Amino acid sequence: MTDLRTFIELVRTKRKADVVDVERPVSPKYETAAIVTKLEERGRSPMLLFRNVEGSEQTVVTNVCGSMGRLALALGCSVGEVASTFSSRAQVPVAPRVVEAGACQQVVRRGADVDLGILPPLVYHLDDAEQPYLTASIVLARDPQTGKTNLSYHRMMVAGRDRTGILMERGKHLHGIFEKYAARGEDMPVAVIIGVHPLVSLGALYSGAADVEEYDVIGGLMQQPLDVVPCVTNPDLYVPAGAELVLEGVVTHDARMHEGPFGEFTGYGTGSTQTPVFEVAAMTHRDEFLFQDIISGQMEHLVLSMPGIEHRTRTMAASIAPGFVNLALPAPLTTVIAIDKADDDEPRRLIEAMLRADIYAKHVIVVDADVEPGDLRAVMAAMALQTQADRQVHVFADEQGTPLDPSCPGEDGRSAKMGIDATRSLSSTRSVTRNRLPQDLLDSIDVKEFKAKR
Ligand SMILES: Cc1cc2nc3c(=O)[nH]c(=O)nc-3n(C[C@H](O)[C@H](O)[C@H](O)COP(=O)(O)O)c2cc1C
Ligand SMILES: [Mn+2]
Repeated sequence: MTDLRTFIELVRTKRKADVVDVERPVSPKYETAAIVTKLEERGRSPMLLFRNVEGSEQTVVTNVCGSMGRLALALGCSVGEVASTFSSRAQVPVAPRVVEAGACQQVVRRGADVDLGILPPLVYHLDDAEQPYLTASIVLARDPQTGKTNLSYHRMMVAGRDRTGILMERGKHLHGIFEKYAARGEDMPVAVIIGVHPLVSLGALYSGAADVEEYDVIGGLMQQPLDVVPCVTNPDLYVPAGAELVLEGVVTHDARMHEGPFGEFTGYGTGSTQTPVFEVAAMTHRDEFLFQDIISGQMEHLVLSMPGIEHRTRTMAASIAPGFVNLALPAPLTTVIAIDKADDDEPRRLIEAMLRADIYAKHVIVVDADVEPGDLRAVMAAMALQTQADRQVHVFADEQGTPLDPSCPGEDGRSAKMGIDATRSLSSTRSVTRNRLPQDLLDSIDVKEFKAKR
């Protein structure tokens, strides 16, 4: 079984130091976030099971995917192989298998029995809205034109027994699907799954063409079919049989509510906005379900997104720049790409395509193949020593970015973007040489000969 419980057990056996069980009472307001923040300050990022969160019965499981080591365990590879394993498996689709019954429907609550108030009312930051949020919420919807299932994470603000706000960023597939339903005056049927195996999480964060069936990507990552069952209120939508909790319903095409503020992955909150409304028609779950959570703005939020974003960026960069070598994502909204360029215009073409293709690509820096893109000193040095700013800094006004960027002027996410070409000119007529020494001479020197006197 590929579910959250089997993964927790796997971590207990293979990476004991990665699991912390917290039996003492913990407040849902700020305290789980404070514990994770404090541990991360000390360089620790364990998975935590809070058994006694005040105000609810459920065990809260947080930070499941908060380390590369655990992602590697889920994929069955080494830490260094996570990106390449994700990429290669994501490209070998495996369709899900529909099964008769799923543990996710052991308890079925419909209509008046739906109550989001039974869930742990988690609040993360001082300036966040008072209402609790669902953060490990994966939203599943079917594109009405292609029929393909899309899965993606969306923050949801609980706003009553059977209602939440839902943030769908412009430029993401779910927003596009929502617009298609709304254009016909229809509500968008969705299922929200909470409490899943890390490979389901990673598959939901796969980011490719809109017409990819993302359930098949999850199967690819698992190298076996994912067991799914039809929703109890909607035979067209399937949910992982082993999920802990499922919310079924619609995002209505016309209603809006005040949502936020909410401290985001950037480390900032950007006030409250109007978002569409998710109306919950049914809530199904395991008998004693685990409530999965992601502490917003902490390690897991970033680590979990990494393989999907890297895969997307790598695939795209390689298709535009044949000499693509490597990339790094060292800060929010920032991509550094190393290429072995064939002509002096190639970095600009790459920059423009990358900035246009991804709302989260705001700054793109291109360096030569001999610069390690994750080494920020080397990147800054390349910018200082290879860039002539009047020709090699490319600024684009009014592109689609994200309103979660605190510098973004408006709620529509329109934003300036920038690319810096920090590659050496191929056409320079100046005689520029890199400091060198004869290699055989270097090889002949034995440093042991030059001991200092003690
Ligand atoms: C923990 C977490 C929370 C996220 N919250 C949101 C959100 O509230 N709204 C949003 O549009 N994207 C959010 N994302 C990003 C999308 O889930 C992600 O970009 C996804 O890959 C988009 O899928 P798509 O390529 O099918 O559009 C979140 C990602 C993570 C890891
Ligand atoms: Mn998608």
